[in-house]
Amino acid sequence: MSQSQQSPATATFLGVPELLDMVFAFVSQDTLRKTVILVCRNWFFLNRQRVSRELSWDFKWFADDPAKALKRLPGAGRLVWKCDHYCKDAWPKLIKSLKGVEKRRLHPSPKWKKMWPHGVVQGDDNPIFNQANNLQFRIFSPLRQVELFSDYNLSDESLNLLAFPPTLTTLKIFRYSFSTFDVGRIFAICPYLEVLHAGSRDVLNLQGPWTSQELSTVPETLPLRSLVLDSAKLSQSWLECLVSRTPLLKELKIINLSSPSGSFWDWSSLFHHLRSQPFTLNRFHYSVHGEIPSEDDLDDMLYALCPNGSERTLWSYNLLPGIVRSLTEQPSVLTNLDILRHHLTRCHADGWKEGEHFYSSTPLHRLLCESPSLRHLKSLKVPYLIEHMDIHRRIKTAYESMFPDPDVGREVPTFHPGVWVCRGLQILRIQVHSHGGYDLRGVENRDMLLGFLSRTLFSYISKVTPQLRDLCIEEPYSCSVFPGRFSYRSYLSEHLFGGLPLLSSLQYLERLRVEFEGISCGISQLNWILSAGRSMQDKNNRRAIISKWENQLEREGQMEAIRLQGIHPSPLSGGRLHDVKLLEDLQHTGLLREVKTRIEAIDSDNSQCFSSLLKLSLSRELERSPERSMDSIFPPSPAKKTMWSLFST
Ligand SMILES: *[C@@H]1O[C@H](CO)[C@@H](O)[C@H](O)[C@H]1NC(C)=O
Ligand SMILES: *[C@@H]1O[C@H](CO)[C@@H](O)[C@H](O)[C@H]1NC(C)=O
Ligand SMILES: CC(=O)N[C@H]1CO[C@H](CO)[C@@H](O)[C@@H]1O
Repeated sequence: MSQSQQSPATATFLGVPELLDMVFAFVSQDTLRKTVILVCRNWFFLNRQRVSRELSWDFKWFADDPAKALKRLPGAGRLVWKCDHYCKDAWPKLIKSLKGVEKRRLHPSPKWKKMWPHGVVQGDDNPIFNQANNLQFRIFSPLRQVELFSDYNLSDESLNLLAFPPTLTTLKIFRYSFSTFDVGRIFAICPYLEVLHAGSRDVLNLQGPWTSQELSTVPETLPLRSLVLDSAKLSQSWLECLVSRTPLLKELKIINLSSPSGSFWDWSSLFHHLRSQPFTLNRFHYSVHGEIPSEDDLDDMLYALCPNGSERTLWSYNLLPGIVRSLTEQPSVLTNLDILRHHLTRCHADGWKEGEHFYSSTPLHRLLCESPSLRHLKSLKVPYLIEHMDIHRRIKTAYESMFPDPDVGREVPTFHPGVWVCRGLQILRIQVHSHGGYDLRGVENRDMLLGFLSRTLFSYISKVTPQLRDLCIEEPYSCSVFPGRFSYRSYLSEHLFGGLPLLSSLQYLERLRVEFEGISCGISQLNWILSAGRSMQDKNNRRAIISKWENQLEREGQMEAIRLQGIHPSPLSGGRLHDVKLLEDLQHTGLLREVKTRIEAIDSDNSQCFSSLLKLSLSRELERSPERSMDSIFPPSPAKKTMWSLFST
């Protein structure tokens, strides 16, 4: 903007750094990073302390060399590192880089002191950072957040020697394997730690009481606000000792606990201990591995410590009638509901099986559709059956047309699909199941049936929860409703007929993650997500694909006729049935026709498609910018497809 174009009012306003500073305080990180700091030198310097850079790396990004990525570690405010298979070489590099950052913090070169006079100095001797003019325009902040996902290849020994800087405020560690974690050391070296989440898919053995460090090196009071331990093995006395040093604690979740041999957990004494502490918890969860508490105890665990809490975490098998009632009747507004589910739970008819204990998915479904207290839900994490979303029973009709004779000896449940009441939902993390099925192995029209499931899900979410900011859809590792048969789950299709384009009407969506099993389609079936993927060539490719749907659309029409002849066996579930507009929107849910219309709209010249999307992941990898995410699925040049691609699919 040139000087002469500015009106006097804006010119003065833009010239007052204090005012600008106040304005920038309300601007989101992303806008600051992507727009504001690029405007001019002044705006850059005004915001340099405010924006923070993130470094993320996933072993699946085989085209991105970890060593090269780590050159950006000095000065990054947040590090997210994910390594499971084939990471033998990546961990040592990270370990070394963290050490390097810490060393430079302690012994900064004079140049760095000049660059970063107030904050914690972090430098790098590598040539990229040595170009002084570059340096000045880099965003540097102390490392405050670290998230690590790891398997065996990070040994316990290395894990417990990682050089975390004292500036750390958030540490999240999730391991896929058995691990022993020295928590006492973390508190000793990171005195500003506010958030600690640690978990394992197996067991996370927390050394206690104060581990390798002397108790005296751990501060008397810790600024910890959030402590989440998942599948940890620890003793009650250790935890009690810890929380008596955390007067600011707001969130305490101890999920699937186990105790070291010779000790056990006792709910009522823990309860009294927590009750006697100065803090008031907003979020609380407590569950012990292998114990199913009585309904009274459960009620206590849910409400006694934070009666007015707006956030609840519980296991899906804990949704007993009394608990469902209490969730419905609780006086406070429920904003976050987190339903936990074991990653290896077995599937059956309309629910799941935990050990010898069967439970149904229906109480949760009814809660979501009928409970007025869930109307204000902002965040929901659930396992859920797509059949509950089949409001026009198109999936059911399709199954029945394909399998006229019911499977002998198999229970086929009756579902009561319905519409959720939580229409203002902003965060949804859903693990989708389909249990109404038949054995689809070798069935000729398998794709057609799976298309119905996939489209029903995407259509339902896009219509029922239009306010979503953050959506993550995952599938269980395995899910078979046939006794004795192991089957990999996969109901979702990334092909156009799977209906992913329906999600593009979510105009506020910033993060999208769909864990497709593998991507086998061509690029034009997915790159409509990016504006660069709407070239003439891509549009033509899509048009060609849609033109082959002719027969299927015709079959669909016939099936609709059959469906409309049938009398609905049971009514829809839910309190949303008076919402005529919504029901109208949902009219074509599951139909290929709806997808066709949507794709045509996306490819028309002035369509809005994912206008707010910042992060994307369509395979099981960390989210990154939509462009880079697409590049990692479809590497731009064939040369980049290395040996790794053989392993990663
Ligand atoms: C919870 O809410 C009820 C009624 O709204 C109120 O009487 C009570 O004091 C609150 N309890 C706490 C711990 O805030
Ligand atoms: C719970 O912890 C046990 C070990 O104590 C572990 O085997 C199991 O996988 C954990 N369950 C979940 C759901 O994480
Ligand atoms: C040290 C260690 O556990 N290395 C493992 C790293 O991961 C590969 C692939 O999964 C294993 O083969 C190694 O044993």
